Amino acid sequence: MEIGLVGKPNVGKSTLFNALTLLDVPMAPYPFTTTAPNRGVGAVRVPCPHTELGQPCTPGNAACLNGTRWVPINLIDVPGLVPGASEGKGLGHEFLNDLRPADGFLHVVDGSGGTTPEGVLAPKGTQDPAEEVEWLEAELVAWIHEIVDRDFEKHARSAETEGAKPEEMLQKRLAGLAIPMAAITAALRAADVDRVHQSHWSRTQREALSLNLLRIAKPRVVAANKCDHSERGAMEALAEKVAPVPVVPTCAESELVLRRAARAGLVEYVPGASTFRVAAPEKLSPPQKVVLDRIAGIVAAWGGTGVQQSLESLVLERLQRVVVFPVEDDGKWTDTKGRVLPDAILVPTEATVRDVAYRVHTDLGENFIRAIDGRTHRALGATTVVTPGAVLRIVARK
Ligand SMILES: Nc1nc2c(ncn2[C@@H]2O[C@H](COP(=O)(O)OP(=O)(O)OP(=O)(O)O)[C@@H](O)[C@H]2O)c(=O)[nH]1
Ligand SMILES: [Mg+2]
Repeated sequence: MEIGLVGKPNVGKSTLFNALTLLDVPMAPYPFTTTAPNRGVGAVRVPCPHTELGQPCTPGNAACLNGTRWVPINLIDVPGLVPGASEGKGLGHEFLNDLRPADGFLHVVDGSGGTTPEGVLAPKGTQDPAEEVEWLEAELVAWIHEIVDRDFEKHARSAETEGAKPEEMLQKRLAGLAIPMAAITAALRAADVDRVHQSHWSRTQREALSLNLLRIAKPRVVAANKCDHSERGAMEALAEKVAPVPVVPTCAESELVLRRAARAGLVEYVPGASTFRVAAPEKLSPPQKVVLDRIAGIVAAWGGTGVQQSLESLVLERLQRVVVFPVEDDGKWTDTKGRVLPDAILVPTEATVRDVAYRVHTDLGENFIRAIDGRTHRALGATTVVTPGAVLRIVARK
């Protein structure tokens, strides 16, 4: 699973990225601070089944904190996009290609309406963040359209000669873009194009197809950042304008301060929580106290900073991923080394237990016999769809 952080310059993408990953990459209040993509790892939270077992888990690929498992998600923070980016404006085109493997986009906007399309600071409320959502979508569509259109006639004609279906031709064209076949089929259906003669598709039809591909295959959530300079009414108006894309108000700056202060032992704060507690008031300098007082006001007003929620809204709700726990022993929920619930893996809601087997190891998928549900100890056939939080033992031919 890979998530791309996109948006115009200076809206707080890197701050959000740093908060989610707690890495230190340069941030500053001017456009194009980021000139090359940053990669890091964030996480989404799910309940850990170890609480049912009554003994602690030994997670291998994620942390577990008070019964909550943090499941890793790859994040990529790219330089700011400006109108015309798909034609090479701003830092342009090349890093759009860095977004190819992204399964979805967290679109960071300045929710306070205080940044121009070029990323220059402006008085708050003078810019409409809904417009940002609109033109950024147009840029992403133009990017996909350009890929579809490269030597289109030539490819379409040779596909026709070979008797290849339009979905097969598109799959080849879109290789590396993390677009599943089901999404290509759905986009073709929605675009209402000639299914036999691809070479007859007009430019307008190809553009409509690219829009469908983007909307179906690359779900987005808007992180309406700088909510500390905005208000609830403005956020609700934004959500109404950009629906059905969900909007989550965020204050990336506060989240970053809280995570850093927690790491330094100054506050007790679990990312995503709606409150925090100053752990060591005597250690705070007067400026630190001012900052934390301000943040206390922000999290009280918004029910938290929204940062963790924005990622979870995208991964768990929009991308509909669930987490399952493969084990070797369905009684003890351990692997061969005796580690309890070592792995937590993200799969699509519609994944079958055999898909899980493939994810653990290709051999397990190919030699799959059955899965055993760790709670009921019943056998599950290959096509059984997983349940969220399932503990599964995979039985395969040796
Ligand atoms: N008030 C406020 N300022 C924020 C918030 N998040 C980020 N900022 C500030 O916004 C400015 C830009 O932040 P960056 O994270 O560098 O923005 P960016 O979108 O990565 O910018 P580019 O890399 O230039 O595209 C910095 O001064 C941040 O401190 C927030 O939640 N509230
Ligand atoms: Mg940046």
